[in-house]
Amino acid sequence: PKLNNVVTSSGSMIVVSNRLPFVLKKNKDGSMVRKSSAGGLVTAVAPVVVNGGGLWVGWPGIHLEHPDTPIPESDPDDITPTAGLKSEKVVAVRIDPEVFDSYYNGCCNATFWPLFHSMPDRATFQQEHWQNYITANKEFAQCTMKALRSLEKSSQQPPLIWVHDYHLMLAANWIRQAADDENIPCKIGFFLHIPFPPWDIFRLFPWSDEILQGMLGCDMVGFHITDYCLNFVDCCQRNLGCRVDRKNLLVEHGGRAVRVRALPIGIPFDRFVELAEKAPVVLNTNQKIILGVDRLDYTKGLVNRLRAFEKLFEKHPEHIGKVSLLQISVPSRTDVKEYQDLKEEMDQLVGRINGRFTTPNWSPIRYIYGCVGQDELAAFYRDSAVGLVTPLRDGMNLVAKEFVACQINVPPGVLIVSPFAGAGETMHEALVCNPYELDGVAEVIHRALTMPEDERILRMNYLRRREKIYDVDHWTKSFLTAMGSLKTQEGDDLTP
Ligand code: GDG
Repeated sequence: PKLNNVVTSSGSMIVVSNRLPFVLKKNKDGSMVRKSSAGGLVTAVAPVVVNGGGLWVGWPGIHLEHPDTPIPESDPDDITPTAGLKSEKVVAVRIDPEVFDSYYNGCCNATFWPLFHSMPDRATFQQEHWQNYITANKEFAQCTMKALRSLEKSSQQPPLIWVHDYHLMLAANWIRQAADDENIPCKIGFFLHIPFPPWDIFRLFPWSDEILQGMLGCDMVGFHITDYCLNFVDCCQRNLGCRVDRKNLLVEHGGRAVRVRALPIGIPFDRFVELAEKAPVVLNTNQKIILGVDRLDYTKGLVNRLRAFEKLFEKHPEHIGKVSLLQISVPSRTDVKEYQDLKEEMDQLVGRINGRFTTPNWSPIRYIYGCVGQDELAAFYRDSAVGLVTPLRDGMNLVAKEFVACQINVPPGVLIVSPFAGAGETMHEALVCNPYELDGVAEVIHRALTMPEDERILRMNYLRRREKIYDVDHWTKSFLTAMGSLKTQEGDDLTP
């Protein structure tokens, strides 16, 4: 059964994330409207919150002036899962704009993001940003307590608090302390959407002990893959001196055993299949398309990808005029300098490669700097010959999974994935390439372009079968099971 129809045996759930599952926008007349977000996480988690009478704590996308500013209800035409989230179920976190900027653009995106992706040279370490991270996390913890107090103490099971991602690594401990002081029972789980780095990288963060202590305030800490779990366990042992059990993934802290679990996220597989079935053809071309879809982020390996693609034409000129790279780069964190520099570098590189190879009837790279609609995206995924997912480091990478879901044409295309993405761990039938070795990437692209049909069919069948079973509902269910909040049915297999 899909989770949407399942009442969990838990009490209510409180989801805590940096962003609410919608943003608030101000109309010209000063009134506010909601704009729903439709990411995989929202699709997965919103039904559990809505159906289970839960609450969502997060920042609403604008700075609210007054604590009791009313949150508008969703638009009557809204058909996204968040539409069911009534405003009374939402706790909008208010943080001073300067504190927020330093916490979010500073500590989260200029420190933790590069460091946790094992790129310490790109990270900045500033005491002030860290102080504001603490302030922001305290505010989130206080808002979560407000939510917790508001829940009726009726259910047999204590409420479940689910904290998300690197923005909120300190909040759990404060929530636990406050809930203990007020004698309110609750269970707390945390999920990190990005990699957890090895100890010799993690310890570069000057306040790394505090991070671990914050996370260990949980009953269970989840990561995408076992490697990240082991890194975390290792850091707890080496930084804090905790007793650990690597086999059963347990960390002893403050007289409690904290469970650590690999819970690889999935996608709403059936929804992507449906999108691919309905989407009209938009790629009117007889050339083969190699597709890249990424936020414009240095972790995604876009510069290496373009350089490797250039090498493909040097090494295999037979592809000139017959193959194009369609690269969608979604603007991201445009306030941060590293991201502005990357945009410049990409613009120049696209221009140079196109200038070198373009003929009157063909260009090697079609570059979209912007966001495309879900229907169009599904059509791109469906009609491309190769899905090219080459991050230098990536927690999981949902694009790889969405690509295979949409590959409904027979014969299908080929997925290429980097071993440094979580997706590279489980998508065994994809072709693997090391994005740091450009010649190797070019050769793997060549192999994908020339792969026999029967091999393509075999590989894609296995890839699609796995993603259909281990979809995003399965992920939510695994989280609830790991928290002891969902009874598994006999025969349920939770390991991909
Ligand atoms: C973080 C971790 C982890 C992209 N372009 C368009 C568009 N997208 C959607 C894709 C996909 C999502 O954005 C990107 O997800 P990723 O997983 O690839 O990457 P991050 O944003 O870095 O996510 C990552 C994830 O969290 C979940 O835990 O997998 O490792 O870094 O869903 O479809 N959507 C539309 N138009 C676009 O142009 N509509």
